[in-house]
Amino acid sequence: MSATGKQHGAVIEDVIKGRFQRKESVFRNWIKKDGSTNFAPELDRYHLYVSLACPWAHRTLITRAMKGLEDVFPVTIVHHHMANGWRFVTEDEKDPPPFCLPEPLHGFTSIRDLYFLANPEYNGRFTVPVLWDKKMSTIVNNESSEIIVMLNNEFNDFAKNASLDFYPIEMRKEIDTVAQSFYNTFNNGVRFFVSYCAAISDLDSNSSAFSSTFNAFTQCRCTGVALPQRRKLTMKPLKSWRRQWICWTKNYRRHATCVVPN
Ligand SMILES: N[C@@H](CCC(=O)N[C@@H](CS)C(=O)NCC(=O)O)C(=O)O
Repeated sequence: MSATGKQHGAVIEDVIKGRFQRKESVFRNWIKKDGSTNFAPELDRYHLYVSLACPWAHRTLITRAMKGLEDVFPVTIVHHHMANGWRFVTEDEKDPPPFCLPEPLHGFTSIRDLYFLANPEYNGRFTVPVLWDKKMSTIVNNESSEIIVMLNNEFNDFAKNASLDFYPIEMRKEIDTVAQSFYNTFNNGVRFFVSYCAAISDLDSNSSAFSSTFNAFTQCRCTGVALPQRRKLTMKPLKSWRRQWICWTKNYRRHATCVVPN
């Protein structure tokens, strides 16, 4: 079995046991302009690492683009094949995928190197997105739902589109409630479902993953989260539609179909 197959195999095992539990992201620092943390919004300080194959990372790319923060957050895109974790393309790589460049700050070859630089004892998953602080040589945050809030709230002094607010105070409770419910049903449900489908052809036995995912689809439509149907575009669709779209395209299908079940 390939490394990718093994990784999906672990997810499938969780699925067969009845539940896929996504581990909490570990680096949860906040950039704040009020000075209450060690991380201030500054130019030439932060760097974003993403995969174009990752819907969570896409949230950060969308928010960065919509706020006009491209100059504040340079981006490095990993190779989309996740063999033994996300890796960077190398200088001498033949046919690197579009937009993928070697890791510019340290010459690293994989995302895991960043995690170990931030914490040599780190023993969690090596996920993207990663928001890196060049000044303190550490990971600020690796949780996309928090990174997009920082990009929205804390960088308005530098943002080209500072007046766009995707997390308006009066809607935060509603956005957080919907996002939380989607995290547990739709987002994890898709992962659950795709992994299971990749391993097992008997879809009838997949009822739990199937219903949690498709119930969430229905909820999407009912609450207007699926597409920006409401007049005001907020983080609600940002937090779910990438997942809806990306997981049903050939991108995720590739991840799923490369699984070799035991
Ligand atoms: N909660 C994280 C989840 C990120 C995540 O699961 N990213 C996946 C790609 S879609 C990843 O990097 N997985 C690598 C791994 O688990 O080894 C977030 O939203 O930022």
